[in-house]
Amino acid sequence: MSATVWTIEHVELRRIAMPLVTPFRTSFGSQTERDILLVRVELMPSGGGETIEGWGECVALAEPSYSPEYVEGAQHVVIHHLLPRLTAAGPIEAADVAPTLAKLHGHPMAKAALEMAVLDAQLRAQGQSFATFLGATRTHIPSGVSVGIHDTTDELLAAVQGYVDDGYVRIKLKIEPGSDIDQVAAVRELIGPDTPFQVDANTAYRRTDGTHLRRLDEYDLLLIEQPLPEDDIIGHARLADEVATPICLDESLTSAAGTADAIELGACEIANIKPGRVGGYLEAVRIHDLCRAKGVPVWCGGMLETGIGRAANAALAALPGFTLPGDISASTRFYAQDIVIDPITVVDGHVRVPTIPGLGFELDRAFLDTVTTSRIGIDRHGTVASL
Ligand code: OSB
Ligand code: MG
Repeated sequence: MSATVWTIEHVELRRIAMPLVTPFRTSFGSQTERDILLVRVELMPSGGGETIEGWGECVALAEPSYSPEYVEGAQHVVIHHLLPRLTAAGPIEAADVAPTLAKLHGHPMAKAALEMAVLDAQLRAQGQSFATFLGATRTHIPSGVSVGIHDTTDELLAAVQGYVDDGYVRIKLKIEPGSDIDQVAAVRELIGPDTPFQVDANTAYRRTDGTHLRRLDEYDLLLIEQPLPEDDIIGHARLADEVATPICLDESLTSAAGTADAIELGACEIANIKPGRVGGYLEAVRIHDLCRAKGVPVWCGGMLETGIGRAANAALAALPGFTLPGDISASTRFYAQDIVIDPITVVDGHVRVPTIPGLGFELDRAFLDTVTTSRIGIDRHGTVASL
């Protein structure tokens, strides 16, 4: 029998610098490199024995542009607020992480990274894959790609053609007011009527843009993702009445309870589930379950994760309610080299769901060291040391 609870013996916070193969522009800004926080935990089984390691990836970006979190703040809150609570709670399992941290407001991405690391270690200790733990029903999942905003339509079409050639089964285009209609029209023309196609506005529109956004209806899009600011739930509900294309929420959904409300209000016809945005994979599963019960289709979003986060996302997206292709593209879509040994690849438009114990990756430790920019160690007494 394996132990069911563990003590956190040691934590390492590692920052890595990962250049992007091509700049990624959204309506909130352009990124050329990522500064990523990784969390490594060492857990001791409560009955004694060998410690076991687990890794999590924090999806916070460098700036608070997608949500209020940013990588430096995430590292601070982990060290000074989250970890002290977690270690004070005594022996835990992954399901205890979120409830233990619930009294601390916000910081879902920082909390999710901690939960991931504990979950990875726990699953490794139990010899179980994340897909099995979740009750995943598929061995392969369809792969969609998120295409950034481009300065010219020619550049955009060249990029989209490249992704079509790579085999992606669904194109998502980032949009903002100005070039939106023309670029959607040009991409639809390029990919033809049968390729699944959707857009993501990252809050770039206003309530008064209903008439404008209705012009997208003729391009047969799967959905319009997050057209309005994240707190404008009523605005999204009104837009859902005005526009035939389904309205999908991303930034607005930060919990299962809030998602249930958005659905009831008619603001969320489709849900983008991102584990980091909702405080972890276990809350993500609750949102999946609730959407499935309500008949709301869901898909798995992405945050330009490395092979750690993408492996876990692939397992999550293998749950039965994920009926639309997710933003789970090949590692090479963003990175020339990944920090894992078996980076995600796309074959015939699909990604294989990992089956190895843990969240589903093995690190390339030599390469990881070459991209590491800082390491901080925290022992079980809370002593912080630069490594
Ligand atoms: O809105 O979905 C988004 C990346 C960073 C921040 C926000 C978003 C994105 C993406 C997904 O579009 C990109 C990916 O990870 O494949
Ligand atoms: Mg989005």
